Amino acid sequence: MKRSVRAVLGALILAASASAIALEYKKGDLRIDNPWTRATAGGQTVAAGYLEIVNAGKAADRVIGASTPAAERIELHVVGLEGEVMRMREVKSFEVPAGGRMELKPRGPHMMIMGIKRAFKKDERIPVTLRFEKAGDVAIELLVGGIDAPTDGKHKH
Ligand SMILES: [Cu+2]
Repeated sequence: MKRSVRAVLGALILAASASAIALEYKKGDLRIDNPWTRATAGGQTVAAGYLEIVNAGKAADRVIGASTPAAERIELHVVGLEGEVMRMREVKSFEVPAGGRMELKPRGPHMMIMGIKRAFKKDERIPVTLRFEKAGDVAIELLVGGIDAPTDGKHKH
């Protein structure tokens, strides 16, 4: 009896620590969930960053830029079809609708981190400042997943 209780407790603690890994940040009505990027291979100078922004407020806001000390610059990119080819292009902002959400995810809108200064290693955190039109600057960290991190937008370890 005692032994089985201990085993269950151990399993619960493992489950809790595994699910606690996703990062979350708040500012005003905005919540930024699960910011992440992938580990980079040697010589790779570009990476994509993903996250979800939830806006509980009554007014829309916009991401108008982002920056990091770990790279030269961050661009805001969207992905679209040009003929039969998927291409990325830079946009000036991402809208976060009032009472809605904006998701940056693989094969969708993303932060393009350009001119990476050194390789991103799995499990480290890359500091990023998001700039919102109304909410101002929000400091977050991107959690670095493996090179083969899932591409479905839900980052799980
Ligand atoms: Cu891109």
